[in-house]
Amino acid sequence: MLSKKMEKAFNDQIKWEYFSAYLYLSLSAYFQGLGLPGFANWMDVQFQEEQFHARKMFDYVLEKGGKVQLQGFDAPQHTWKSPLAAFEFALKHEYVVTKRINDLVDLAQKEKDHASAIFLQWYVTEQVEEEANFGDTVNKLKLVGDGGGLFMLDRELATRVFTPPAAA
Ligand code: OFO
Repeated sequence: MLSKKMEKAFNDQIKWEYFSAYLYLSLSAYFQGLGLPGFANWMDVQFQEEQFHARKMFDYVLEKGGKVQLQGFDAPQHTWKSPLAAFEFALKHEYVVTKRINDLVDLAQKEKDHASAIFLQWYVTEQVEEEANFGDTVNKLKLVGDGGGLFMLDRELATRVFTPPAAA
């Protein structure tokens, strides 16, 4: 079973993961509007990843006999001043998510909830990848500027596909 504190913290994080999904879908629309379908594809894959993160936590709460209570959230931002500003915004968002996951691990340890602490390790590792992925594109965008390199990067980002993590 889950303590009430853990249950609430997991429900809050499920909301954040779905909000992340919504934010990346908004970013996908933004890039599509700019005529950058590869960037839009990349964000669409991220949208799917975030839904996976949310659903994995949702299933865990239920498996532990807890209650899932879905929450609403505000509309995500829908416009940015440039592709670089958009990716920097997303990277900052991921830093906040990493902090939230770390706080969840701290809480699990405080509650002596070893199962949840182990479950959350997957998210700890996933956040390393999330920050690296966004950070990598931020760096590339800084290098290419606004010129033709943007279209080359668009072609690269078009190749990203969503692969559901196996036995996650
Ligand atoms: Fe779920 O990692 Fe991004 O937000």
